[in-house]
Amino acid sequence: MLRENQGLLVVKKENKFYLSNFTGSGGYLLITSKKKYILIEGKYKKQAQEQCKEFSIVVLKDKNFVQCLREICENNGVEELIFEENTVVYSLYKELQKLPFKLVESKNLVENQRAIKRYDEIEIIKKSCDIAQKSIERALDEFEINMSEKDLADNIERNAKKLGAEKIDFIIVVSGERGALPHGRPIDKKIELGELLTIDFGCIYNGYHSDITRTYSIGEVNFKLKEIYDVVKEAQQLGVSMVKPGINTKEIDRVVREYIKSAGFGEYFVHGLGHGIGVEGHEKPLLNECENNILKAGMVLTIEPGIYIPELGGARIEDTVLVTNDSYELLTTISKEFKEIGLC
Ligand SMILES: [Mn+2]
Repeated sequence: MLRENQGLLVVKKENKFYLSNFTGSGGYLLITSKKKYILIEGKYKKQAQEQCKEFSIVVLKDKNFVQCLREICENNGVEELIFEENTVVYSLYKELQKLPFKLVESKNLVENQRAIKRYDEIEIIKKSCDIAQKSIERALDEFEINMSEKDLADNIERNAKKLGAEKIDFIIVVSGERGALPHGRPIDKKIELGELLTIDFGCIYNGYHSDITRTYSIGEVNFKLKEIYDVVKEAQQLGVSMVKPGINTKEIDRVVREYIKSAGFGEYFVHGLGHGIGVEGHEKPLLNECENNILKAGMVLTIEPGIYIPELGGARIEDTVLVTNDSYELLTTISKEFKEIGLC
């Protein structure tokens, strides 16, 4: 990846974790063609020794970081220093400019590598997805009509912790008219008969995110809401069925968008179709109307169309999907069939 005279300075937390396993928030990586270094404060030394087996550990003591960086670069024959232009802050950039190296900005060097998952990463993401979906299923077993969005959300989060999630990434629970909020947070509102309920949940397991959305019917819903559900479900399955190596993500987004439009709901699908997922909850590739990305085996992404009608409600269905050698594999597998819940 790197030429002999190049060094890569890594500042972004998720990129540091991806390349070194280091979970701390501080510190820097310097990767040269010969050797890999992690530069940290003393308080992270033990952690780095345990987590970063392939890295030489440099404890930053009296010398400041930039001075240390210079010495290591010079010892390794680095002439070009690559830095992450989206993460390096201006004050650090000014310091780097004083170094006798050519600075090379990189937007997505590590992010592009991250888009294609290794086998071990896929296994961890599968587990993360499994925790997320089991957390929803178990919370639904205990669901009762008139339970609040917040209480349902709390139950899902508690289940995830019990099942081994290290962190909750986010939770969306919206019901009734609030279903029209694609990113609505759970509130004290009661979930009532005749409403659609949308749950979008993601947790983190061993540093890897999961993401799943399901919409349920609380008892029976009216014709319009059922229609919304059916269109979203068809659209989502259409999108998933197109996932395979070689296809442009823009094309998947276009076909799904076209389907929702032809059903008369085009103006109510107000976001991109999906996103990559891994050590970040949203990462490459992004699936939307603008970006061209060619899918490759090993990518993991979401397909999540939704319809949101103000003052009526909404529905979204989302799966996390692995691109395999010839098609796809669903990593979130709980049923998407229209389901009425809350009635015994
Ligand atoms: Mn998502």
